[in-house]
Amino acid sequence: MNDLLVFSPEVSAARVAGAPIVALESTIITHGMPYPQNLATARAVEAEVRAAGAVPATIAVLDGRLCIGLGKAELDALARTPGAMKLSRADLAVCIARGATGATTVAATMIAAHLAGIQVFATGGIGGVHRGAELSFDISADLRELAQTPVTVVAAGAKAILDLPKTLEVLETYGVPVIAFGQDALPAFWSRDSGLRAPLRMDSAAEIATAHRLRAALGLPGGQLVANPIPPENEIARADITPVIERALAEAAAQGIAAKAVTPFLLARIFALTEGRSLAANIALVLNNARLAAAIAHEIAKRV
Ligand code: PSU
Ligand code: MN
Repeated sequence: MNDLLVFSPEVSAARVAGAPIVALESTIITHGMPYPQNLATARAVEAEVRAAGAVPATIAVLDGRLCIGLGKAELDALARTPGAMKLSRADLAVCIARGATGATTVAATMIAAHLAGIQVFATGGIGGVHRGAELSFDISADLRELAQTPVTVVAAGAKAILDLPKTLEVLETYGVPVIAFGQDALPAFWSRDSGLRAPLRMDSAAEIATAHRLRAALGLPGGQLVANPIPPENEIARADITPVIERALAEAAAQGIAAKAVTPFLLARIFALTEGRSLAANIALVLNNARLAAAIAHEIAKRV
């Protein structure tokens, strides 16, 4: 099974040494941000993980190879591949079978990280229950993945393009712990406070690592969602971002955008409508999540 995975030299060495490793997704690169900011961010996030004393493992499928850790040239090429497939649980095997190139979403990154023995993963925002899901049935496969694959995912909450109360309800039904870091409120990506209380709160990386290990000890499948608030200096007030989100949603509806295209469409429109302000905030929160994920990976590695 493991000959499916292609490890970068840096990740291989970290595995041998038992060093902390943080998985990173690649859909944020190909479908979540425009070029060239996507490449600059991907590199900066890797640098942030290294600066925090852990090893980054950006995950993607390149010409049918499931890569755990990308070299500089590979990351460069992926960031310039707008036609890369967007891979969730449903698409991963087909992309590999075709020898194609694809970027992994939160769901597919969790699957690959788990196969590679990596327990912690940092990203920006997860997919969730879309507004109007009662009619469209659009619920991200990320939620079911969190229910079944034992990886702790650090995100800045979920974007308000989603229906946050419904997203919390589904995660509760699936038995996924949603842990706000250092505050009671559930963060909402660009804003520190969604107006909703997070179901759980933890204040240290060590506590989160202990809970991660205890889930396994208790025989509980699935991971944890750590919702890490954006740093205050990078926050965009809810009142500022709400009308932009409403407009992007209305445009998506008017253009009949559906299925896998919905999230990338909304992200691109929101970046354009805020003239880059939301992109700058997005970059800052991903870096912040990389730091926390590295700290959790350290705590997990300590106790093996
Ligand atoms: N939300 C963001 N930025 C992103 C994504 C979500 O704020 O880049 C990406 C992630 O890769 C996530 C995916 O796993 O979109 C969810 O897509 P969908 O809603 O189609 O499941
Ligand atoms: Mn969807």
